[in-house]
This record gives sequence, structure tokens and C-alpha cells, in this order.
Amino acid sequence: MDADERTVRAVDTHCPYCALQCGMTLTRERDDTVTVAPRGGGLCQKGWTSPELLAHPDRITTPLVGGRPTGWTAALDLVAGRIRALQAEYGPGAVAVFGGGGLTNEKAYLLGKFARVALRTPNIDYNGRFCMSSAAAAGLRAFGVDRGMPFPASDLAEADTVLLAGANPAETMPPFMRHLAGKRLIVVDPRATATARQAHLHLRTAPGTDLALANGILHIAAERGHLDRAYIDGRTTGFAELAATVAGYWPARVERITGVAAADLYRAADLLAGGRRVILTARGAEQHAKGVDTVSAWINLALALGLPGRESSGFGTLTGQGNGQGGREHGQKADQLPGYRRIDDPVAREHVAGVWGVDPATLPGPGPSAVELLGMLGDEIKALLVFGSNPAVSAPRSLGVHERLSALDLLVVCDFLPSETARFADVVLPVTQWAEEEGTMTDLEGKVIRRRALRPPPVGVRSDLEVLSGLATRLGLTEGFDPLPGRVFEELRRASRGGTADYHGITYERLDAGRRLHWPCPDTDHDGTPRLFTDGRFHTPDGKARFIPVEHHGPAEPRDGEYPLYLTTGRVLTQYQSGAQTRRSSLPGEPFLQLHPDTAARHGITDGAPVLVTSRRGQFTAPARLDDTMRADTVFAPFHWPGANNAVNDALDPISRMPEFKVCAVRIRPHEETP
Ligand SMILES: Nc1nc2c(c(=O)[nH]1)N[C@H]1C(S)=C(S)[C@@H](COP(=O)(O)OP(=O)(O)OC[C@H]3O[C@@H](n4cnc5c(=O)[nH]c(N)nc54)[C@H](O)[C@@H]3O)O[C@H]1N2
Ligand SMILES: Nc1nc2c(c(=O)[nH]1)N[C@H]1C(S)=C(S)[C@@H](COP(=O)(O)OP(=O)(O)OC[C@H]3O[C@@H](n4cnc5c(=O)[nH]c(N)nc54)[C@H](O)[C@@H]3O)O[C@H]1N2
Ligand code: SF4
Ligand SMILES: [Mo]
Repeated sequence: MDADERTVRAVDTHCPYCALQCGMTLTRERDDTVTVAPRGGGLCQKGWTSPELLAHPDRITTPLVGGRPTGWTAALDLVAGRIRALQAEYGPGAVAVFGGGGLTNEKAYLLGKFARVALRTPNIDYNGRFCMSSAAAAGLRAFGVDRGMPFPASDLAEADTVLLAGANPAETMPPFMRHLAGKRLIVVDPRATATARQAHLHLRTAPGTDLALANGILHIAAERGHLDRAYIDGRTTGFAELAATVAGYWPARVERITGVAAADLYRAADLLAGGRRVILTARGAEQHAKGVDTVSAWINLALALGLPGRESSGFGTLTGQGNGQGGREHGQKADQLPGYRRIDDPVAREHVAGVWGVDPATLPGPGPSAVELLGMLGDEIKALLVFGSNPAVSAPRSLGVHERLSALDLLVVCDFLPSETARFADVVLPVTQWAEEEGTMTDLEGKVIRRRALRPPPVGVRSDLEVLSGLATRLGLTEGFDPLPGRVFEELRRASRGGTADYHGITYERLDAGRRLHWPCPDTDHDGTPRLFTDGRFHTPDGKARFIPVEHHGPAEPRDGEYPLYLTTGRVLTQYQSGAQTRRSSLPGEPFLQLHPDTAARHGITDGAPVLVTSRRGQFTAPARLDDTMRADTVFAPFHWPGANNAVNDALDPISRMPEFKVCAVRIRPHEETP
């Protein structure tokens, strides 16, 4: 047998992209190519094409300092030396870390520990702030816990009616659609998306008006006697205040705010009146300066109908990134310690400091949120380390972000591709891809799954864990930063023990033996918790879910004479996120601006012609895509190509600090080349 034959092998792992984490078997063929096959379900086009990036010509395989290839020792020495010097001059907080929801649990955990223990900086946050933070905050205040889906997706098989608010899974999680087949589907979306086209009822709201819509449906449901009084009395608190608030959302008023006909509000309330019902939200409901209140409005409706904790019924949020769920549990979030603990909780600090072998008093306090952290670059923050995000494209108000990145003394980007953010970097450190590493991810239903290596990384490439370990050593930490994923996970288990997201009973061995384990899983003889709240209790101190009365107000930036249209943004099937990965794949796609033919005609714009879109913050150009199902007041652009976020508003939700990606005011005109 020659060497090649011996190395050919196959592993069971999961897709590198979204939170559905579809199972896939990867095979290393004799010619060293990698092929992919679905395992126990489907794959979308992104999953099928994921191996294309492993040997992509753009792949970075050597550290770059000032754009020049450099050895690892020199690169890590340089980074650690600059960190030491900047911290000596300006203090520990001068160095910041920006993480990502695509990182494995092990990476997210070690990154949070690295910031708090090796850098001693409070300044760490991550792109999950852009993604699920509003639903997380709303879930916490209603249920006392944030697990995107508190039940397995397969439970949807038994549901009769599903309402999707601001979710387009036909494009963003295509294999998820099989769970919705044969349901009475209600879709709330300003656009007639591929998902909305499969719905019994499409409520085509004005962007940013879901809160009024949900309050209005609840108003009608109460009027028509659809509420579950016994559940409200037994399992919730705060209904009287909520009822007083929704009394003000009579159908004619809600029709005026949302643009949804009163008759359709009644239809929605009646479709939700009986049977097994599930309400699911995603980014369309969340990415607003009132995103937390908006998700609360949908939760209020679910609670008043008596759904959460009932068999084959409930409320959930579709987490987005591959490890969006686990990525927000282990401490890369500004206010958090592992196990979904709060960094300002003395008991939590004591426990985690014990595992880390440090004095709790040395742990920094909560830091700024992602957008605020980016706003500090070049001022209080002199150095930034980026792991698993491309904020130069994906953060709002991009032009300001580019200025900030340029103002840094030191930008270090760990990536396997030259992302737009890496182009601003002083040092780029090349890291492994999913098929070359071990670890765990936590999928959208809270199930912990294994990522497995098919083959070793290319020569010159290291894992994120090795980068953190190498830097920690140079910063004087002789132990506590072992780069082996299995060791990191063992420590994570102990750190999470007793926390909300308790992983103590989850081990690689159990997962490798095929166990399906959802957190909390406190001990190795525990079966995990696929369904939360089924014992009649929520995770609040009194065990009851809380109604949070919420009031509608308009977007942070209303339309006016100067900027008369709403811009909303989102995704298309073939591209992923900032596009750093999928724009390099064989998948088709180009930027576009989707708008109604009448809106186009009023502006002298024809189908396919380039349009200049301008907001108070910046502009971008994209070819027009005319679509007569669009609202006349709203245009849509995907954010997978640099540009759209130039225009987007960085107004933040006061609680989650999530930016208002889904609505800002713009004007449009045909784009002429300017000399
Ligand atoms: N193809 C693809 N799939 C992905 C990703 C990707 O980039 N590409 N990313 C993954 C990630 S990280 C995420 S977070 C998920 C996101 O998954 P989704 O939330 O399904 O995706 P989006 O396109 O961001 O937003 C969904 C819809 O919200 C609508 N919308 C806009 N404003 C409003 C509003 O005010 N109210 C309501 N109800 N709807 C509104 C938009 O028109 C859009 O159709 O997708 C994951 N899957
Ligand atoms: N206008 C607008 N903007 C948006 C949104 C929107 O709907 N509208 N959605 C927001 C949402 S929900 C999200 S999640 C963000 C996502 O936005 P980003 O955080 O920019 O997401 P990605 O494009 O996935 O960036 C990940 C980068 O890290 C690299 N990478 C992948 N895996 C790893 C790893 O394991 N380690 C390291 N070191 N690098 C890795 C990839 O090559 C890529 O360059 O965008 C947000 N921005
Ligand atoms: S739906 Fe998500 S996890 Fe599944 S193949 Fe597509 S991108 Fe990958
Ligand atoms: Mo996301």
C-alpha cells in the first residue's frame, strides 16, 4: 500500500456554515480532493460546496506581517511584544478581542479566558451581538434562559400551525423546510420571500413594525376568546399590565402602522387559535433598535396562547451562525463567563476564577458591546485581535469601521482567507478550516455535536487554539492554555458546571458513542435536556414566565422627504455572511437591489441598471432587480458583498446593543459613472 492509499479516509462531521449544522460525511479521495455527502438529512448548496475552500488558491498558509510572509515564531513574538508595549503604555484595556459565532465551543471558551486572564482586558465582544443578542435578551427576561429553540426541531413534525416572524429558512436553512411541510404556515416578512411564497398567510409588514403586529394579533386573540386563561393564571406573571397595553392596539391602528389589512390580522389570530402551534423568530424581528421589545411582543403572544412548555408547541428563535448558540455561552461575550454566567455575578466570578486558578478580583468586569467596541478603536483601544469575523463588511456604517480599523496601532486577524478585514491587518495569522480540526459545536436546538478532522492542515497553518496558546505563553502564562481541543473541552465542562448552560455531563466519549446531548447536562449519567420547561416551570426565580408589556415606536431613522425609502438587508441562498468564504466558491451570485417596478419607474431606474443607494452614512451601487411583490416604500439589498453596510444604520437596541440592520432611510437614483 502506498502512502496515499493509507491516508484516504472518511469522517462524520458537520457543515462549517449555519446553525442547522447539517451532518456530513467527508471523504478524502486518492487524488487528495475532499468530497462531501449528507448524513441523516439534506445539505444546501453551501454545504455541498464547502470543501472547495480547503485548497483554494486564496488560502493563507503562512503568517503575514505587513503583507510579507513571516515565520510563526517571529510573527507571534512580534504580536506579543506589541501587546506588552501597548498595555505598558496605556493599560490592559488598550488591547481588545473580537470573536465569532462560527468558532467551536473550545475556541470561544479559550478566547474568553485569553482576554480575561492573559490580556486582563474587559474589551472583548463578538459578531453574535449582530446576530442573536436581541432574542437572547428577550428570552432571558421572559423565561430566565436563552436557548434558541428550547425543543428539538423534529418536534415541529407534530405541530399544526407555525408562525415565522422575520425568518426566511427557504434560503437561510433550506433543509429546515422539511420540518414545515404540510403545516399551516404564517410568514411575517416585508418581502414575498421563497419562504413567504409557501405560506397560507403572508403578512407583508412595513420593516420595523412586528411589535405592533404581534400586539395587534394578541388584541384580536383576546377579543375572540383564543387566550389560554388557565395557562396564563398558572404559569405566567404580569398579564394584567400586558392586557392594558395591547388594548391600545386595535385592528385599524395596527393596519395603519404595519400596512397589513385588518382582515389579515383576524385571519392570523384565527389560524393561531387552536391545535399545536409554534412561533419562531429570526433576524427580521431582531435586528432593530427595538429588537428586544419586538421579540418580547412575539413571546407575549406565544405565552398568552399557552404555547411554551407544551408538547409540540412553543416559542423559539432560529440561531444563525454555525455555533451561534455555543458561541454565546462560554465567555466571548462582553458581559459573560462560561456556562452562560454573568461576569458581574460574584458567585460566578468565584467559580470560574477557581477553575482558572486566578484571584476573582483580577477578572475584569463587563466590557463594551461589538459596535461600541469598534467605535473605540484608535481611541482607548490601540490593538485588536480578530478571530472568526469580517466586520469590515458585516458591521453597520462600514466607512466608519474602516476608519477605526486604520487608526489602530496593531490589528491582528486570524483567518484562513484574506477577508476584507484582513486587508487592514498588520499581522494575519493563517488558521485551520473545519475539516482539519476537532472540537464541538452547539446547534440551534442546544444539542452539542462533534466537529472532526478529516486530514491535517496544510503546512504552515495552525489552529486558533494554538495561536491563543502561543500568545498566552509569550505573555507569561506558563499553564492554562493547552491547545488540544479535548483538554480545552474538559476544562470548559468544569467551568460551565452548575451554570445555566451546564456542559459538565457532556464528553467527547459520549458524543463519539452517538449520544444526542442537549444542555443542561449536569452529569455523565444525565441524558441531557432536549425540551426545556416541560416540568411546568420556567427558569425564573418563581418558575413563572414573565409578560413584558412593550410599545411600538418607529425606526431610529424614519423616512422623510430627503431619504424617502426604507432599506432592509438580509441574505440570499448561495452566499454566506460577509461572503469571505462563499464569494470564493463556485456558487453563483451577485449584489442587487430589489425594488418594486413603480418605485423604480419613479426614479428612472430600469431592470438590471445600476442604482446608487444613499443614506446619511454612506452609499453603494447595485444592479436593480425589479419585483412586483415588493412594498413600494421598501428596497432590499443582501449584505454578502461590501457596500450595503456603508448605508446601514448603527443605532443600537438599548438592552441587547444589537444594531438596526433591518431598517434605515435611503434615497436612490440611477448610477452614472462620475469622472
Ligand atoms: N444562505 C445563507 N444562509 C444563512 C446565512 C447566510 O449568510 N446565507 N447566515 C446564517 C446566519 S448567521 C443567520 S443570523 C441566519 C439568518 O436567517 P434569517 O433571519 O432567515 O435571514 P435574513 O435574510 O437576515 O432575515 C430574514 C428576513 O427578515 C426580513 N425582514 C426585514 N425586516 C423585517 C422586519 O421588520 N420584520 C420582519 N418580520 N421581517 C423583516 C427580510 O426581508 C428577510 O427575508 O441565516 C443563517 N443562514
Ligand atoms: N446589513 C446587514 N449586516 C449584517 C447582517 C444583516 O442581516 N444585514 N447580519 C449580521 C449577522 S446575523 C451576522 S452573524 C454577521 C456575520 O458577519 P461576519 O462576522 O463578518 O461573518 P463571516 O462572513 O462568517 O466572517 C467570518 C470570518 O472568519 C473566518 N472564519 C471562519 N471560521 C473561522 C474560524 O474557525 N477561525 C477563524 N479565525 N476564522 C474563521 C471566515 O473566513 C470569515 O472571514 O453579519 C451581520 N451583518
Ligand atoms: S443548511 Fe446550513 S448547515 Fe445545512 S448545509 Fe446549508 S449552510 Fe450547511
Ligand atoms: Mo447571524
